[in-house]
Amino acid sequence: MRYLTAGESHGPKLVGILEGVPSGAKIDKATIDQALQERQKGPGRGGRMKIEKDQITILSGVRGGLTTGAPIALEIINRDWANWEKIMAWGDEADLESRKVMTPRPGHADLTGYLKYRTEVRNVLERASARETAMRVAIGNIAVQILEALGVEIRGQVLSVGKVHMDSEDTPEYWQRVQASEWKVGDPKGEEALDAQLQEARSQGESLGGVLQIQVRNLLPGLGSYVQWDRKLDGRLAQAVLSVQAIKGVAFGMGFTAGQHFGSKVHDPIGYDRGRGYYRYSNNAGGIEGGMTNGEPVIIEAVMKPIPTLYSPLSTVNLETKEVMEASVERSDVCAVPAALVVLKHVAAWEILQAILEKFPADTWDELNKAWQDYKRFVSEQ
Ligand code: EPS
Repeated sequence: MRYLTAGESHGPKLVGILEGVPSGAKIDKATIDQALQERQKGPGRGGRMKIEKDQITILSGVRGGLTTGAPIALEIINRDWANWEKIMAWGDEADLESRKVMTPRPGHADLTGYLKYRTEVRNVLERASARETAMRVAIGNIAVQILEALGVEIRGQVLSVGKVHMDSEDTPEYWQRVQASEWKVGDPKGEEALDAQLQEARSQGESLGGVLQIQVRNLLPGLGSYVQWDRKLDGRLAQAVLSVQAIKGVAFGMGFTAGQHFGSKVHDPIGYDRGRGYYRYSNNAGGIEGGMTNGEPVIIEAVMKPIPTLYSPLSTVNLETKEVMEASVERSDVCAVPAALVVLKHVAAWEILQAILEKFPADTWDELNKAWQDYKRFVSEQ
């Protein structure tokens, strides 16, 4: 499978084209729209999210609710376009002067994009914007729906925002709380502390980042491969996760703390039960060994930096006069960590499905499902 997206943050639409999806897979538009709405939520979001009401239009590759095997084309309307039509117009009537950005924001693509493409900073920030992740969620949701039909489950939680850390558990009640929580946290003490911290950041013109965790459950061993560097699943997942705007680090399982212990405290002893097959007594590896799933849940953690647009701006240099001055302030979010969780879930789903399609015959959903179920049986009968 592969996909491309196009579209500017304040342009008319976001578009996406994906291909390689098996034919005959059930795709529900309402489920995609639900994921898009989930991405728009979160207590730290800014004014833009009051304007947008993201919904997908499926233009090709799906008929009667089933994929046809042809490329799938998708679009999402930017409702804010109505306020930017003149500024963002593609023809020579475009107003290139108003909303021109001369003071690049530290932490954004602004300055380097300007030097690299020799173009006005607005052209850089329009495409570098995290608005593009709306389309990546829509595309990834097609993968989520196919994975769910195979019995694979993807969930996620926010582990910390700024200085507020959650006590994480793994009980059904805990995960229900995560789902119901605007912050996507399950620690009952969490929400209040997070609201107070958000208030403090907002009043100081500051922004907030955090640490997020994705879990992929009910996988089978052997997705990805050790035989070549670019087939290693952890490498591919890391690239997908790091490609999301503002994500600065990624780790699997125990992550960086694995470097602090003797090997016997890090590696996961192998067990065996007739009927279940091989399993591990722990999951410090985060479900991946040798670039392949080992059958345990894949556990990915990622850190999101605080959003670089600051209402109390840092200093920068004016591109024309070279004077030191304050960076420009674009309307922005104070914290988008819960939204990023939705995005990470969807980019991870894409990579996992990709690895499944590489292992099994996948021109059609029936072939894929049969091969998956056969292999599942084989693994449990060993
Ligand atoms: C973003 C800046 C803000 C965010 C935007 C990402 O946009 P605006 O300047 O229009 O207020 O709202 O996120 C989205 C539009 C979105 O859909 O997530 C940025 O600079 O990356």
